[in-house]
Amino acid sequence: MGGRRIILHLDMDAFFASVEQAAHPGWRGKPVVICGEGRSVVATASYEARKLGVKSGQPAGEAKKLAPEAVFVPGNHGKYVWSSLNILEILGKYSPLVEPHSIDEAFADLSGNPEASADPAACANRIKREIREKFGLTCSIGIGSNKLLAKVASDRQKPDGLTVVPADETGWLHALPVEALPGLGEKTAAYLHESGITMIGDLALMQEAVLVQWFGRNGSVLRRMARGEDDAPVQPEFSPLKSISQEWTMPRDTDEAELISGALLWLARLVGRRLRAEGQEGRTVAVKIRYPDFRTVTRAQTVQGYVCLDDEICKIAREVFFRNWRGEKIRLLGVKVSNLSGNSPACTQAGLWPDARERRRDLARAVDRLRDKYGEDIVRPGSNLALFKKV
Ligand code: DCP
Ligand code: CA
Repeated sequence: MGGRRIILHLDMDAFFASVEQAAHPGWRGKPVVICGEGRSVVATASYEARKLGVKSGQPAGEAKKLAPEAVFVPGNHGKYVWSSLNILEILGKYSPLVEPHSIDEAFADLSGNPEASADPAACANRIKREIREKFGLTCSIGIGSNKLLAKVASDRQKPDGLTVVPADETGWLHALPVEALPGLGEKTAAYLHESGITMIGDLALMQEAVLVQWFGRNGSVLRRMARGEDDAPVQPEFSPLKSISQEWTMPRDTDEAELISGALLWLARLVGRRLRAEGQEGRTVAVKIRYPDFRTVTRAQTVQGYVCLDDEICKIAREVFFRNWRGEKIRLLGVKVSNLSGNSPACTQAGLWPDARERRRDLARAVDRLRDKYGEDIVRPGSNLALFKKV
């Protein structure tokens, strides 16, 4: 037992923007700005847009001034969560110990992986290649003997970087500026600078009592970080999938039935697509309704058979919604499918001729694959097609 651990930290590059660029080939190499759902603040910007000064947290108006030619996209959280799950799945092939840290970051303990033990960089490069080839996304990876060092390392070279902390880990850490420590706020950094502490090595030499006096309990944490100390294990999440859900804040509070119907269809599509990607079907469809005063109710219906197709989910969601709606304005809607069939599709009956439903399900999966490959707009449902013909 014991010995040095091999901990990997993976951080996706310009995550939301890269997912959109992967889905829309025409946007690759261009400035792309993702705004929060229903909000006019930049969630993230592609590296092309960052060169023009666009950054997360900026008001969208300001970003438009800096990068008028950029593609502005409203965020689609469901899509990003789905990408995130796909990436965790890839990491899971290299280690059973994978811990999601945020929507686009994860730790993996590769200590038990023979390839990683022989050559950590080669293993990390293989992970990077697999993510790039399967999803068209790049990431930055750091490898060190604990989570802290790995996280600091993943941020050293971005985008598409790989940093393996050298054997003298402490020496490496101490030569970095204090800003390299994760979670170090601007105020703390400024205070340290004023006190003449600019490098992590300076910080590591400080007496704990002084740091505690300055920063309270965080002072001790800061000192331990500066010394590169972190024995926290990588904690895998053993949560079997129980439900798939998606919610959406309407662009404005609304009581228009048509808008609500449309939102439910859109949500049903996102949920349906993720269900199919997971090879799942569910029997319970729930609708979450939030009113402008933030009062929130959830109403559900359980059906006889399993559902996973967009229009099936949508039909139930609409029934549930309109049965419970008294015409009030709506702020947020959510759709959730639960009571999942597990990994063996319960409703698939083996037969000589696949029934119509099965064929429709196969078609839906094929459409999902096309959309993953060529973007959302490649296949439009028939109703939209009619609109096109008129043009
Ligand atoms: N995010 C957000 N609002 C913020 C910051 C981030 O919605 N204020 C979202 C969008 C990001 C994702 O979280 O794509 C991950 O955040 P990161 O800070 O890791 O930023 P990126 O992945 O976009 O860029 P980087 O390449 O710097 O990691
Ligand atoms: Ca990131």
